[in-house]
Amino acid sequence: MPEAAEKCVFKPTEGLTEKPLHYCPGCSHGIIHRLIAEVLEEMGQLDNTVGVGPVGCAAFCEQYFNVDWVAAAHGRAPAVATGVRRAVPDAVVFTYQGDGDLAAIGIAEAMHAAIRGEKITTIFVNNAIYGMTGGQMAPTTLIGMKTTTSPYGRKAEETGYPVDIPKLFSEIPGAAYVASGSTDSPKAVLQTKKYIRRAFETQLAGHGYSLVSVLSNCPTNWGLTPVKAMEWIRENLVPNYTMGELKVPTAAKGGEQA
Ligand SMILES: Cc1ncc(C[n+]2csc(CCOP(=O)(O)OP(=O)(O)O)c2C)c(N)n1
Ligand code: SF4
Repeated sequence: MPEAAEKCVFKPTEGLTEKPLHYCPGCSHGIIHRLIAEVLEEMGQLDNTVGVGPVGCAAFCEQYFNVDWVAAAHGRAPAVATGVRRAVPDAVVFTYQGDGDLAAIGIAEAMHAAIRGEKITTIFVNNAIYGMTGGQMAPTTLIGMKTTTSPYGRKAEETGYPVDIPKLFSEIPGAAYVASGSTDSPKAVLQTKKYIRRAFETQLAGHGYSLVSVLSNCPTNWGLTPVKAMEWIRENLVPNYTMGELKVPTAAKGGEQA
């Protein structure tokens, strides 16, 4: 009997280094890293990409991505990415930012990058809290959600309402592509990968700013197992945030960009 030919069904992406991830077991950061790396590899852009990193649990993510990297101060990644993209106009430039990083301290830099229509891509990782610093309330924390700084649940009359970043950014004319995906199931992960690819394609086509929001988890600070944390995303974050493609360049549909 001849031996059956070996079939490769999965191999790690060249877009990630071999360094073991430091994230807690079950954390979505690892999934999102892989999606970005796979897309850049499939687009043949690994040697042409500069990532700009956040502060938070992903502060050391330059150790994992096989692309050039610049570290930015908390929330300032879009300003740094603006400089990089303008200095190296043919490069793919992206920021990787948590919701504490982008939606709190860095909201001005992020919005102004979109307002200016900077040709950069932002991957926005929304786990509805500050992960690294111990699970404090973020601008994205849901009403009623318990965090270390809202132990009785977030109250709108005290701290306002959760900010729906993709919805907000989709209203900015300089934002050419805005999408909102999740990591709570294999189907959602594959859909998010498509959004990330379209965002990078939008950038390379010169249409303007692009943002992909990715609903993620924090099993450690949510006090849930990795499986329960994925269910929690599905049952709580997905219904409270605008999902899907919110804005695509009109040129991508065959006409001029709006
Ligand atoms: C200027 C500045 N202010 C505050 C901090 C403290 N700090 C570090 S990480 C963080 C929150 C990060 O949360 P998020 O961006 O949601 O990322 P996660 O850790 O959840 O991935 C804060 C407030 C800091 N590093 N620098
Ligand atoms: S603290 Fe939360 S966001 Fe940070 S690595 Fe752990 S699970 Fe992930």
